[in-house]
Amino acid sequence: MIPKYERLLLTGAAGMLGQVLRPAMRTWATHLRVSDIEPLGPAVGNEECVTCDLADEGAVRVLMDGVDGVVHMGGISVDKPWRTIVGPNIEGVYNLYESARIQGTKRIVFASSNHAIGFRKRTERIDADDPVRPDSLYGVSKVFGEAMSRFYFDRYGIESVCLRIGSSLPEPKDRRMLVTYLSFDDLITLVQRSLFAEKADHTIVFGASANRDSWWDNSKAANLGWTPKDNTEPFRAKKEAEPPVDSTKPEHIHQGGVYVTFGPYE
Ligand code: NAI
Ligand code: 15L
Repeated sequence: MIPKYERLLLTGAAGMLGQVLRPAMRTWATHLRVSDIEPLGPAVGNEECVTCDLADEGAVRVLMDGVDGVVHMGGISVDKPWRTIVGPNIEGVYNLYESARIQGTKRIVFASSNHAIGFRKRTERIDADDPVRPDSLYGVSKVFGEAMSRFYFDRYGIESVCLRIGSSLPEPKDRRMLVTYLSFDDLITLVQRSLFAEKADHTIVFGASANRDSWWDNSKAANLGWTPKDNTEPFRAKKEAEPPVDSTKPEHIHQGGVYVTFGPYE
């Protein structure tokens, strides 16, 4: 196991998942640097708070100073027009990886998304080596991040774990999320294993709890040694009591759900 980090960076710390991860991550490093473009509140314990726009190359260079590990949650987290996505999710990812190269950062945990493969049908079961099928401009930006992390591992040896997170929120909102749900506790252990597994190289892992049904095979991420503990059975009866959906509609045929219907924007 990699020893405790000297300085971990959490981007997107003001967001939903950033707020979940922030307290846990304080114990994983001597210093925890938390960052967002939005207000972060006061620094707690070993924290350093840095407000930063990921699209600002110079600011990201400073943000990454002295950082040996990153959990990259920051960016646009839903589908939007391309001009909104391109700064945080495209330029921002380049700025982060290029700063990591200059800085000598060892490992990055990149919040990818199920929307990198969202045009896969729900009848398919896929693993991390199956070709991507982004379902939206947002999904395309996550595929870009996965490719950037692959390149920086092959060329410069910076390890990355790309988390294709399903649906991580307080509880599943609909029937699809009975399959895609990732509990907050399972998210925390997934990020912890991604940071501390002996060897990460370049790993893609699907982030879902131990739900009864799954579209994703995580056997190629066995190196992480991650075992989710929660599942969606406590929510099943309530979700299945809701009115039936039209299963012939694209949003119910595909894994990405309603994202397959977004756009065009221009
Ligand atoms: P969120 O939208 O609550 O948090 C994202 C954070 O990034 C926000 O606090 C926002 O201010 C920050 N941000 C946006 N643009 C920025 C910029 N230019 N510079 C610096 N910070 C910026 O999203 P959430 O749910 O916390 O997701 C975290 C990450 O996980 C995102 O990258 C998202 O795409 C990914 N993800 C989340 C899933 C979920 O179910 N919650 C599912 C799949 C992926
Ligand atoms: C995501 O990538 C989004 O960040 C989140 O808001 C959810 O929509 C999630 O995917 C999902 O697919 O449920």
